[in-house]
Amino acid sequence: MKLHILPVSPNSRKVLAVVHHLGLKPEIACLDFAAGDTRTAEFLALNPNGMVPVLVDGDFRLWESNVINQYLVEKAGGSPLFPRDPQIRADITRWQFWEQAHFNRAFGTLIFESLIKPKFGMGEVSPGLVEYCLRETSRFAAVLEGHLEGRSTMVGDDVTLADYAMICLERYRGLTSFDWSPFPNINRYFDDFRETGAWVKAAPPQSVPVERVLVRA
Ligand SMILES: N[C@@H](CCC(=O)N[C@@H](CS)C(=O)NCC(=O)O)C(=O)O
Repeated sequence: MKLHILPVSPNSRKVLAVVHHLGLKPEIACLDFAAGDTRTAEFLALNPNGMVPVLVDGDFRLWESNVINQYLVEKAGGSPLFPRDPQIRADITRWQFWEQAHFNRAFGTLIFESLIKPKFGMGEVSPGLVEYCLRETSRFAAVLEGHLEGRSTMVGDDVTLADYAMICLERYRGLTSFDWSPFPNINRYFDDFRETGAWVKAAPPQSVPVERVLVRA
């Protein structure tokens, strides 16, 4: 198997961490966004969206980080990260969908609009969009805050793929104007999970500034 990533991409880190957690050893292709590696005809043939991560397993090409993680669990022969019980699976998948569709879409767009765009001269910041993202992040953070009351993991008592989805944008917590102080359960959960072995091992190189990442909603 070959996993294509950008070293500073949160969705790549989400998959790389699961690779480490499962002890898998795919070949890792570290692409260079600035050099245009994700816009070559060769890469677009793997993923027409021009985005990472992408997993190639023989003739099979898979993009979308959360489903790559489900596939990796199957390739590993199963794992408590994604147990076979249908209700537990559905619960984990629910949070993976929610992470992409709502929570990290709101927060990720806020990061892109208020942090990355001005930093790299990628066009004018839209105050209306920033305002909308702040509202949406607040709306969905309230849902997560309530869910994490008395819990240390998203589903059941063990770490699952749902946790690797939720942690994805944690490192940007202090870098936007969003106020996380009304969300003590989320802060506790992020503070704990960001120290776990596989997540730490999947961190981008220290030399890369935290803003040097593209998250596009
Ligand atoms: N829903 C996709 C999102 C992938 C994504 O946003 N990838 C970013 C890096 S985290 C990317 O490749 N951006 C490059 C671009 O937008 O051109 C997933 O979960 O894999």
